[in-house]
Amino acid sequence: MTGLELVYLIGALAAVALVLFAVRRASERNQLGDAGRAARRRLREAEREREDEEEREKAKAAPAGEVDDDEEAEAGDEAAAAGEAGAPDQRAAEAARAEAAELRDGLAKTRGGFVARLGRLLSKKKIDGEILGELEEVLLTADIGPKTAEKLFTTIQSALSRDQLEDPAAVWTRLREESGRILSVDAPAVDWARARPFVLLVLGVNGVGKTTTIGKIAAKLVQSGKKVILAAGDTFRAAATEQLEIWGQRAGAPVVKGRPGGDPSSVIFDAVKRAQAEGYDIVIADTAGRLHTKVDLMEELRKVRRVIQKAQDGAPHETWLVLDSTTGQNAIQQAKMFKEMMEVTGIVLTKLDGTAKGGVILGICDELAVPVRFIGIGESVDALREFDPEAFVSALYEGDPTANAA
Ligand SMILES: Nc1nc2c(ncn2[C@@H]2O[C@H](COP(=O)(O)OP(=O)(O)OP(=O)(O)O)[C@@H](O)[C@H]2O)c(=O)[nH]1
Ligand SMILES: [Mg+2]
Repeated sequence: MTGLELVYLIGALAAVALVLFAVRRASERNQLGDAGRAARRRLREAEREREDEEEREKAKAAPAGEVDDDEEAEAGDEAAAAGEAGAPDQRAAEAARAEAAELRDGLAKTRGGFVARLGRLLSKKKIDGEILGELEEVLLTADIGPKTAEKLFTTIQSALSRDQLEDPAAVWTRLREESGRILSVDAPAVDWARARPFVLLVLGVNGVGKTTTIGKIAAKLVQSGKKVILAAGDTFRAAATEQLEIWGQRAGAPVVKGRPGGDPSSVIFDAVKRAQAEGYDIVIADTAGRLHTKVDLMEELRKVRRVIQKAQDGAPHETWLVLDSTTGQNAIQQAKMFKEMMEVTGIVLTKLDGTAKGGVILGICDELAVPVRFIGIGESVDALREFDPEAFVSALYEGDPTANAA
């Protein structure tokens, strides 16, 4: 190799090395650029996440309905109006849920009685003749009353096919449906505005809960905007007027009273007259649950009715009999006795919270064909429910014993 060739070779090698160096620098710059972009992207993402997190925290901390100033401008009146309309709906749904829960609690003892026994029988995979016989027995020994119990059983038997009768779920469903049908006594809702004053006469033997029920009903009516006056028609018992006065004060309704031992008819007559003169919407008349004899009581109550009619044409507009569910089938007997002696247009069944004998309501509805208007599920002023057969059946037969059949 000549000296010149050597110089060319060195020069060529140097040029290649230079190109390689340049290429490597360029590649490094590129890699750095990629890394930088990736780092910048990660930073932006982290920033966005942090912002989102802050938004979430703000939303959590803000009371319901409160919105950010900017968002408020964007959302405008539409969302605000929707919020206002949604809140009462939600409140109504919550109130309905709370009422259903209270009714379920109130019926816990009855549910734990004959309903639980039925449930145990129907928690089998298949029903045979023996179980069916036991089911009939449970119904007959429940406080439904033998007549209604037998009717319930034979209706289920005849309505279901042989296969269905072996299926616990079919029997349970039918039992619920039939109970609902018995409880749905056909009667229009009470129209409190039908007359002015509207006169409600309340009857029942002693201790069933007449005065307490009157207090609770008065409170409900006053709350709904009615002007209510009470008549202390139980002049037989010295403390009766006092007790009604306490309820009247609680409810916001004045009480017309007579002298102890005085004529109950004249007290109620005075109350109707005062209601007419002073523009009251509703008069609710309390009566004695006991006199010297049963005949005396019935005579007295019939006289009360006649005198009310004299005070106002067409009155009393409703006559309700209060029955104590803890007395079981005795309540059915009382109802029959009263109904024979005078017109009864509605029933109030009290003390369902304190008894396993709540099945009596089936017998009452079935045998008397008088609508149950209210049920008492406690002693407090709000422990009175307008009777709703569907809600009652749901609360009574809560749960499905056939779901885990073994
Ligand atoms: N647990 C429970 N107790 C009730 C209910 N309704 C009434 N009571 C109670 O039953 C008792 C008798 O109630 P009253 O309202 O005095 O009965 P009454 O029919 O007016 O009785 P007399 O005036 O003696 O004829 C009271 O202690 C009430 O608190 C109810 O639904 N549940
Ligand atoms: Mg009383």
